[in-house]
Amino acid sequence: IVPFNWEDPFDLDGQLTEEERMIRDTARGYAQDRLMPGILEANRHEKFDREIIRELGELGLLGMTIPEKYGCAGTNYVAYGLVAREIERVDSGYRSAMSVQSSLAMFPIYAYGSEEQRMKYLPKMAAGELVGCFGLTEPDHGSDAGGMASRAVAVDGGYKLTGNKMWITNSPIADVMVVWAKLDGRIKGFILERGMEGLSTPKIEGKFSLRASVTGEIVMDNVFVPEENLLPNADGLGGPFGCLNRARFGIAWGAMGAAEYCFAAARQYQLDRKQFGRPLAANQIPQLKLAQMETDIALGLQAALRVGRLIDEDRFSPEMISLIKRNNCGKALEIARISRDMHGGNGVSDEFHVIRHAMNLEAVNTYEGTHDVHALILGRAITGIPAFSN
Ligand code: TGC
Ligand code: FAD
Repeated sequence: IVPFNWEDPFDLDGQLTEEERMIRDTARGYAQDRLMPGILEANRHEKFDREIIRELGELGLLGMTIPEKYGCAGTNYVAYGLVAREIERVDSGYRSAMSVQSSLAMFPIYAYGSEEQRMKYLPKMAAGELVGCFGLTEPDHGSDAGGMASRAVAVDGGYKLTGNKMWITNSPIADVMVVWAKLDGRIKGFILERGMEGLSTPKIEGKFSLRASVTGEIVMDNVFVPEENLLPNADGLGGPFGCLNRARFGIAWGAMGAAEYCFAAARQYQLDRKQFGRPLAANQIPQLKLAQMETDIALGLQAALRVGRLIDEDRFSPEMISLIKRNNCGKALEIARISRDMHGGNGVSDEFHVIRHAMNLEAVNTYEGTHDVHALILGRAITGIPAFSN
């Protein structure tokens, strides 16, 4: 029998390799020392400092699962998950910027790109010199990504792209945009670059979630994209979804980082604050809430670790990732809302950070497949009947 450690109830630490712990500690140090001190102002004033991408690059935390040959760290997926957890412990917006760059902009170039495309873009993206984004969602096609209206038409020397992408993380600051559009009815991936004629990326204003992350549109008005910018090895919806598997996995870890922050904050607040002559933590209702948070986080992290090990052994199915993305985001959102409540009036002040996490997790629960869409993906796998369409 060993003493119970509320901060690591299942000894997750002991299930990691020395290298994984080292990478986790690097990310934790950076997140706490560099990101945490500025998050309140960044969130209040909707500021994203592009320098953060460069710093993440310097630490080797961008596209970290891609081989070293392309200027990346060549780590496993468990390490990637651990980094997402540490960054999102501070803010989901920073994890968003990191995971879009890594899984949604660099990964498709690595997985579906030509050797020339890999050598041209990946080292600079790994260093944070070039910022990337991923354009799948459109104003009229979100969950039903396959219904997209964006079109590519073959012309002399390349393609002309027309269409609108909506809710695109990093688009207003991106140098490189991986955009999905239909060519002769098949979904294809294209690498667009800032400065191409007919291309613009207006910022979306008035966002009350992920305010420290910049979100925008990608507007394409007959944009000429040269032949060499078509991703040669992506064909059909499996292209974008192959990337989303990786990003959703990272989100499942990241959401737990935000939940751990909210849990620890609720625990401390309940121990420190006295009402009716004793600490709030002495009451049964808060203890029940803390026990539930502890349980959900312990199970969520353990499941994420298991799926990470399976990805690293190449023995995963996308449904496993739907299961942990859905569970961990839903549970994290619930934990953040309850933690906010347990802080009383102070809980609505951004100085206590939990309202910010709750607001962020609303978007995290929606993007990369909503909570309900992942239930339908699982429902289809369980019953064999797709419920979202005919
Ligand atoms: P369906 O019939 O299921 O599949 C069509 C083709 O795609 C393949 N596929 C997958 N391949 C690999 N991994 C997966 N997870 C895959 N899911 C599907 C499938 O094998 C098939 O291939 P093929 O060769 O037979 O054509 O397609 P459907 O249209 O019925 O899909 C329905 C549904 C609901 C499952 C799907 O469309 C879905 O997941 N929708 C959610 C949309 C979504 O996740 N959007 C994400 C946008 S990016 C984003 O939010 C970034 S936020 C990042 C941040 O800031 O951190
Ligand atoms: P809809 O698909 O219209 O869904 C609305 C509601 O209906 C949801 O509750 C959904 O669960 C439900 N619903 C939909 N279909 C069904 C069904 N068949 N049965 C039952 N219920 C259903 N996209 C990108 O491509 N790149 C990005 O970088 C990116 N970043 C984002 C950043 C932020 C801050 C946000 C908010 C979104 C981002 N997205 C991005 C878009 C995101 O992936 C979509 O918002 C998400 O996939 C949902 O699509 P939608 O908003 O069109 O909602």
